[in-house]
Amino acid sequence: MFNQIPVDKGRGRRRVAPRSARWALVLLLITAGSAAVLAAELTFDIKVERGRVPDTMRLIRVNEGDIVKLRWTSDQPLILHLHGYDIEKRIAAGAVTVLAFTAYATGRFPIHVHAQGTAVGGHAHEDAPLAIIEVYPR
Ligand SMILES: [Cu+2]
Repeated sequence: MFNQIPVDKGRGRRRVAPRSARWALVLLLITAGSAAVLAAELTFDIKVERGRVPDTMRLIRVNEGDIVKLRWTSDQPLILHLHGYDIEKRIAAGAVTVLAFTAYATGRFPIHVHAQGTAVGGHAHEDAPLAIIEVYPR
C-alpha cells in the first residue's frame, strides 16, 4: 500500500505538466495574435511645395511595429533622408513616391532634405526638418 503512494504522485505530476505547457502555448498564441492585430498599416499623404510641408502634415505619429507608408508629392525633385532608420529616397517632381518602413525603433526621427547630388553623410542639417516621425512604444 505504501508503495502505491509514490506511483500516484508520479502520475499526478505527469498530468499537471502537459496542462501547464498547454496554457503556456495558449498565452503565447494570445500574445502573438494581439500584437499582430494591434500593429496597423498607416498611409500618410505628404505634399511638399517649394521645399516645405504644410504644418498639419509635418508631425507624423505612429506606434511601434506599425507599417508606415509615406506618399510624397513635390513640385520639385528632392532627396529625402529619414534619420535613425537611415532611409534615403529620391522624389521626382509631380509624381507620387512611397517611402515605406516598419516602425521597429521608437523615438523621434527627422526627415531632412538632401541637396541633389550630395552623397549620404556629406550633408549639413542646419535647416529645420521637412517632417518629423514620432514612434511611440506599444
Ligand atoms: Cu540627412
